Amino acid sequence: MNISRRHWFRWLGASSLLPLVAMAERSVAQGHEDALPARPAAGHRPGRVRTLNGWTLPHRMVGGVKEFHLVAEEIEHEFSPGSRAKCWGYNGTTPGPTIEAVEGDRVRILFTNRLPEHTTIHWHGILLPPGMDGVGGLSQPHIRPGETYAYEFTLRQHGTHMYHPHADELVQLATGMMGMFIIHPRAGERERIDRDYCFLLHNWALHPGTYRPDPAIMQEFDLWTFNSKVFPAIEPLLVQTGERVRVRIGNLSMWNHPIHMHGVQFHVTGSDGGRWPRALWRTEATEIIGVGQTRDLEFVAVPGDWALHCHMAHHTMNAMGHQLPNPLGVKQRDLDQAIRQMLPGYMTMGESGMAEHQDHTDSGHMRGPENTLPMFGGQGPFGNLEMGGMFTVIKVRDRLPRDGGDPGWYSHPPGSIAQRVSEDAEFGTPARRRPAITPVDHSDMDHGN
Ligand SMILES: [Cu+2]
Repeated sequence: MNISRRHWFRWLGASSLLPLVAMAERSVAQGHEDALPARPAAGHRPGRVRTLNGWTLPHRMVGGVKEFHLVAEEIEHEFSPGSRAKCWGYNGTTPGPTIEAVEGDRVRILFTNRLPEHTTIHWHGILLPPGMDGVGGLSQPHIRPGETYAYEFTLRQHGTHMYHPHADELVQLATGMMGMFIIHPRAGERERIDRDYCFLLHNWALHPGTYRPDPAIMQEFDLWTFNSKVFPAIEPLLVQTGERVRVRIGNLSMWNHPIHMHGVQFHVTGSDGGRWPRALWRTEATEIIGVGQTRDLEFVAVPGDWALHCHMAHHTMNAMGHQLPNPLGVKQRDLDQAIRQMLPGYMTMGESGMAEHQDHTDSGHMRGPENTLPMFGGQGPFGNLEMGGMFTVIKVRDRLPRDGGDPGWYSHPPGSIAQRVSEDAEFGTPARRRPAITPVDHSDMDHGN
């Protein structure tokens, strides 16, 4: 049954928006199972990138050339337990595996098309001969279903890059075809990097009750993802106190995303243009990653559980309606009584805000159509996190578990948590101002037709 989101929301009432989804444990990392590398000596040994919820593509050496093999194919993808879709990706996943190489490497990427339509790969931000640039019809023939092509070029730069199709992009990007291409500097990092994370920003129109991302949507997306996952299925970034961390972020979504990090001011240190000279580094707490851009954010970790999220409030949520009547401040109890006679269990929410929403969805008495996530999700040590889409946590500990597993929640030093000092709303004598509202004279208004 094809349920339009709009109809569903209208029927349910303004804010009984969301289905219950048992938020299971975080999805298991694919490819992070190996132990963390020891801290490399300064100026040497390119670090290995950790692809959030993802993996790095293995290669083999063939006559001095690093040879990779990418396969474009339809895949079954889970955004978070309770929401999955038929997506298109590479080598079984969206995003596809991260390609890692070193400046100066000669690389050959064999590319097999197992999709039902033609495609190509564009190596986004990478300097190469025009015939390797992967624009179907312009720089090469389209790669038809069943064909394998070889791309081969020498890497003449370092930096945070991406790959994606340049054929039927409307469909192929909307269904999840994307990946990162990280090139490490040949000379090593001048300033040590202890942890190197990367992820891609994306958006999806996966309407309630459906299983195929809708490529026709331009703005009203249902899911906002880091590496094709929504919180709380997005892995946390695990870091030890004092380590220098780089977070490489690429944006192949259709919106710009102001990515905000708590706990530190970070430096914006690089992009497709490699790691910038220090004089170009900027100190920020929020950095806009524009569509088609990549940015590297670096910081020295301080202990705690720190939020890392998009600052567009709707992008830290999952599916929600955008064309609802605004229930805020509307007395709804009589209405509920009346409607319940026709629709048992009907309940509107939102009269005093939407935060109650997660309680209703988590407790299981509110459900929506199949294959839809609640707008909010995630539990923290102090209650509901009320986050859904582009949100995760940077967990910084003096010592991380040796097995690389999740260290649990931060244990705060005594006296360092904000605490309640009163339960009386009239507490204290806070300075206040009267709202400056200009009286309006209605006497000269035309009340006729
Ligand atoms: Cu955003």
